[in-house]
Amino acid sequence: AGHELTRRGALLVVEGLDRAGKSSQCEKLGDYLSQQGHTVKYIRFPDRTTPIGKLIDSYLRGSTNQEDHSIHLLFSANRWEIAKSIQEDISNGITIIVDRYSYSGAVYSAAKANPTLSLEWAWQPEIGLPRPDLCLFLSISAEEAAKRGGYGAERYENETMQTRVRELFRSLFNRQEDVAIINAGKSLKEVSKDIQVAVSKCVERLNVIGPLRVLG
Ligand code: Z5A
Ligand code: MG
Repeated sequence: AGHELTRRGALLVVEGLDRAGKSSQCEKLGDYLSQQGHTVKYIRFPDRTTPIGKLIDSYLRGSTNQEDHSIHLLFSANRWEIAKSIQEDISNGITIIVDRYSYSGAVYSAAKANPTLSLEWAWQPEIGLPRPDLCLFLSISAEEAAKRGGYGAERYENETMQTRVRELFRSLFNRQEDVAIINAGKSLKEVSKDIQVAVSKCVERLNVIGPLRVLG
């Protein structure tokens, strides 16, 4: 009996500012890829269900305080704690859709303007994590986002943070490969169509891309 070679899954990340529609689009993309016959898994960061995730959750909701570098490393640890299972799923042919990833990790922490927490510093603990085959950046203006409801009650949901986050995402994605900038100010349906086009191109190229790489 010969060994069946399983085609690996794709690692697809959806990033963007608040209310860009990340979670809505992750769901639509999952449905689309399942219909195409792919086995799909959805994960989100922070994963608030793990012990580390619970610390993050109480920090975001404002019930606890954490030193800036310390909480940053917890967000990163929350990715490292499932890095191996991501790798395994991908090699078993499962395509993973990730709602926020290392890019949010680096950008939100660096947006605090803490003098010893630069974007470069913030990126370091992400090095070596599974590298996305494609990162979809849902780009939205402050005006469009505001139409989708006011700021929520969580930490970071304020104008100062969001403005800095927007600038930092821009400078980070200048240096990244495999990023598709998606205009997220359009309707749900239009945005999902644009995402499907970008993802289909990436998935077709997968056997050319080779094995899953790591972030550098
Ligand atoms: N954070 C961090 O600091 N470090 C890290 O490492 C990570 C995260 C991973 C919590 O994240 C916070 O953690 C976040 C970053 C920080 N801080 N902030 N601010 P989260 O992922 O839990 O946040 P969220 O609340 O789930 O996501 P979100 O960004 O606010 O929303 P979204 O997922 O992008 O959007 P949505 O829920 O799909 O849609 C929002 C609303 O808009 C909803 O009513 C939709 O029906 C509507 N919507 C969506 N698309 C459209 C279109 N196209 N037209 C009209 N209306 C739309
Ligand atoms: Mg969301």
